[in-house]
Amino acid sequence: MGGTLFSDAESDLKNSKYAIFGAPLDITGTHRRGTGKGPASIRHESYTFEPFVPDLDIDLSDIRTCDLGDLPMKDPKREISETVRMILGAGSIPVMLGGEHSVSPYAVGELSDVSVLVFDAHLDYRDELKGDPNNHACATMRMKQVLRGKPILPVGIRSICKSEFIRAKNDGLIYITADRARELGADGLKGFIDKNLPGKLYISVDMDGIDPAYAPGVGTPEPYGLDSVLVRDIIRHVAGRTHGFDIVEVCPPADNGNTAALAARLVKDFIAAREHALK
Ligand SMILES: [Mn+2]
Repeated sequence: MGGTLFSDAESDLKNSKYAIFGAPLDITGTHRRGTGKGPASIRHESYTFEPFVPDLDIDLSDIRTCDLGDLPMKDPKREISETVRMILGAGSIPVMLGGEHSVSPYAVGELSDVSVLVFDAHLDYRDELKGDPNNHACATMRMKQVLRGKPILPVGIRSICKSEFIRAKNDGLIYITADRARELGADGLKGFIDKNLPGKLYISVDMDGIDPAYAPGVGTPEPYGLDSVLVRDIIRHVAGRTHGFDIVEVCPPADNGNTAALAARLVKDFIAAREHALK
């Protein structure tokens, strides 16, 4: 099995409720490289799952979804923003497969009136790294800047440099560490998110937010992370009010396939949960 399209994504954009596309950017990775192969690996692994999601009673083969393929990444900002604009214009929900985390701000910038929920090990709150403001270590900072005052909430954090720590404190940036997420549990975390991020959402899943035991194939693994089921449950909880989704940093050269499979499954769970919530 496997194919060039994400499974159950054979509709065309005009008729789709969800539009998947790949943004295989891989230029600023700071440790393991290879996230550019992420979208192809996620698509391949998407064929391992049944289209039917029994606990939500949703058959994904009934949900009109398209896969627009990979963008060339010659001009990532322009390509991603134009693609997201086109998808939103068609009345569809963008689902982006990375690629490194730098791709997320370009998509977020096209959605109006959204708050952002991020799963990540890293705060990504640098203003630049190695002279590059679009380095993947600056993703949260760049998303915050395109949000025009709407909140962004990183969850799963356990890697922060001293200057990010101070800047976050000065800016009043709220974030949930992986340890705090464990203390809160699923219900506590759902309540916190509903209170701090009301209204329309965009979800950005950096796979390294999840523990390397579940997601070892990432560019910059960080121990003591989130449980994959917790991340699934949070995504399911907020899917009904989510208007854009991305999943980034899968690094196939470091993966036995399970990280890409988890990423594919989270995409399917997002779509199924959103349809379930809107039924
Ligand atoms: Mn990260």
